[in-house]
Amino acid sequence: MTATTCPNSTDLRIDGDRLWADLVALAAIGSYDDEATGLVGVNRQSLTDEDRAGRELLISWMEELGLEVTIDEMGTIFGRREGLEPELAPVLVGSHIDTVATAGAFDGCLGVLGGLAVIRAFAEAGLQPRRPIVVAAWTEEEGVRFGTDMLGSAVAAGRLSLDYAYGLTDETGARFGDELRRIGFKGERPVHIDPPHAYLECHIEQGPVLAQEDRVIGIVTGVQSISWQKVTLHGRAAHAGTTPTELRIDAGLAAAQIIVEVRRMVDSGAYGRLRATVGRIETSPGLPSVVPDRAEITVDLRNPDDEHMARAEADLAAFLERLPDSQPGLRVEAAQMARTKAVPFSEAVQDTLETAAKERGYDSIRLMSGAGHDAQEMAAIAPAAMVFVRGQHHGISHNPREYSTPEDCRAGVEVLASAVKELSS
Ligand code: HGY
Ligand code: MN
Ligand code: MN
Repeated sequence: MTATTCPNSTDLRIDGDRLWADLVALAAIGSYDDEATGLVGVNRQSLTDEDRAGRELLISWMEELGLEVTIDEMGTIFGRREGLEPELAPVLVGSHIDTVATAGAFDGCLGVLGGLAVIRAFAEAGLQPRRPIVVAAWTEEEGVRFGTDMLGSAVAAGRLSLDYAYGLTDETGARFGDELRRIGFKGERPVHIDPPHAYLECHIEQGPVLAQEDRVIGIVTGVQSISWQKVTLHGRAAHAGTTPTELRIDAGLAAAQIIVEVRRMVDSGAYGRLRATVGRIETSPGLPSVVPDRAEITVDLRNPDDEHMARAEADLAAFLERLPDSQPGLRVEAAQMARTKAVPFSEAVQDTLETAAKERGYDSIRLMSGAGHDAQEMAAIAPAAMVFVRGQHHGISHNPREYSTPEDCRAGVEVLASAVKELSS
């Protein structure tokens, strides 16, 4: 195939029907009937059998496109479209296909399948990019099974070690490294990635801003800081009927006190735009007539400002220290699960995305990401930025109601394609 001078990148036509069909086909893997919404949700957590099936489907699509497929030591899947000058650093486009337990069809998948759609558009235009174009599907972006988010991209960028990742366990005690082998995705490709020329990610916004601003496209300026910790409370099991209050060491009560405290911190306004979520609450023995002797909760804190985040963490730690004062004998353990600072994205790549959006006829706004993304890990080693696509229903996500229209999904991938063309030519 000879290289042709590139038609202007609006001629890079994205096949929106194929993109949509791929999103639907992938979402069918790990689908379940969600009682709370009455919708079909997706539960394809990393390194499960469902994840393996999703990975195999993705690889079949990469092979259909003639991409060179490699898998690294963390199981991250790379599909490479060779460039006219193979020795040049590639333009890397990626996201993730692992999901939370109550997912929709778009979170992560749009960015990976959008990358394939971009490569398909190059092929249809008969355009050979100067630089190679690589599409990545990062392992365990969600972090919900093994407890650390952006895991595959963080190890690839060198922030976390392979040993740390392999040693992580899920709630059944299954080790990450063993599960990776079990599903056959412990790859040979060395996990440390050579810095790409640039990294781009297309993702649904997962929030209400673009819909409120009546925009299809958002150019992402960066990601806010994230702090995940697991707090374990050790009390004493006792009879619910005979044990007077002053003799109780109630781990369940302590957990509830923490939940109320983090919401008080948010509402106080003393920590800027702090967001706090206790997503997991487990008590044991979990019986109606037994005062809980153990409680385990997770505390997810988010803040666009690192100082406010540090102060919120310090004040929460001090609160945990004081908890036993109200219940002598209570023991409190806090373990950090994930921690990332606020990450700004490359201004130059943001500008490229904004120009691409204009070229395609979309005016955009710039906004910070409330969610974490693999792009924040790539930003440590290469110029990186993201293009957001408007979500419906106030941009709800991590919920089967998550939805972006076929037109908006195609728009986001068109912007991605134009930016990839610019950066790879
Ligand atoms: O937690 C997050 O922000 C992302 O969904 N991993
Ligand atoms: Mn995501
Ligand atoms: Mn997510």
